Amino acid sequence: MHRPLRRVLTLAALILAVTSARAALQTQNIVGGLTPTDLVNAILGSGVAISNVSLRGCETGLGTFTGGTGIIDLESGLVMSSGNIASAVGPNQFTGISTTCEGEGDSDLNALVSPLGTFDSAVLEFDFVPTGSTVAFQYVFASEEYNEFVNVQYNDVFAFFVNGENFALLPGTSNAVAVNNVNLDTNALLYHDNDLQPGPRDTEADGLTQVLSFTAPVNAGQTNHIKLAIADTSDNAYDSWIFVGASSLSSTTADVAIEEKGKAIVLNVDIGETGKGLGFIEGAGFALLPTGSAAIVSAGVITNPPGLSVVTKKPDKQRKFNKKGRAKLRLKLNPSGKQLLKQQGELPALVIVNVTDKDGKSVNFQKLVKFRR
Ligand SMILES: [Ca+2]
Ligand SMILES: [Ca+2]
Ligand SMILES: [Ca+2]
Ligand SMILES: [Ca+2]
Repeated sequence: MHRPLRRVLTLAALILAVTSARAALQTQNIVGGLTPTDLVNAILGSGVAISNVSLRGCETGLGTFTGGTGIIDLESGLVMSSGNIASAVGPNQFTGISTTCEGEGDSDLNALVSPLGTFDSAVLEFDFVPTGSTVAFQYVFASEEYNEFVNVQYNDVFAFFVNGENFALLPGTSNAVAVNNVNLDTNALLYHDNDLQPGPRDTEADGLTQVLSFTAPVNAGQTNHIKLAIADTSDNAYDSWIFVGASSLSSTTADVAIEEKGKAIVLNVDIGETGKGLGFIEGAGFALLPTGSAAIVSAGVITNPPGLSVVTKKPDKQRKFNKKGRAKLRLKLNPSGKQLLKQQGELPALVIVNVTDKDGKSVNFQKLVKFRR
């Protein structure tokens, strides 16, 4: 598939970007003076000490953002792009805004899209010492490759490698979050379509994921390494972006195991003995997925769009942990959910758990599960 209009669109985009003076979303790149450490501080939360920060790749592809509430559903933080972070600013005026920085790809990302290659990579790496056994943060992936280049070779990709392994995976799977894995047809529950000029969201991105939770196991109290990377795939056109939420990079001992028990889901949440009944769970809930529909998920809260069958049991109730730092929460199908299960035999659901420990540290867990008849 060829993309003959790419250069024309790029020029038009530049002219309009200069003459357009509005939009809530704002970005600042490293050309403006932000240091590598500034970028990490933009996402640094509790329980993590950082060092040895380095970056490489497109200068226009590394920086910070503000004003994202209601647009990408993260207010501020770090933004990285396979082109220009500033081109994410809305409204959506083009089907394929493109920034070519003549940049190289990334060998670790190449491995994820093999046999395809990557271009215009932006990479941020650093060491960190976590207090707990996991590291977590909140993020959103967005791309201009939506929706016209889904399931072809322009499968723009990113990854968050912790101690060499990518944990930026679709909840409950070993699949990387990428254009071909989250879109209108695949994992639509995690996708926001914005492919209109202008789109419903005030960003140039034609599509973006829900706010996703990144969680990875780490060695508590020791030096660990993380590498955040994004790149174009197959050519250097059509920008993609990742946004990481401010103060969301944190370490906790919280862990959530999810048991699928027929028409119920049991959440076993463990924050260890240091919790001692002081922590709590909030915002636990889940949403079913009718064909072509998507739940709106933000910070552990599900809002149901028209036609979506939501199944929650006291989702907003806070559950305290026992003396061993454990709590159990059972989520059941409501009557309409049971009816859907009867008709379809199997129902995918996105389970969301928000855990806050005794120190006030919050961590958000998400997992795709299936109810079976
Ligand atoms: Ca590019
Ligand atoms: Ca597009
Ligand atoms: Ca666009
Ligand atoms: Ca691209």
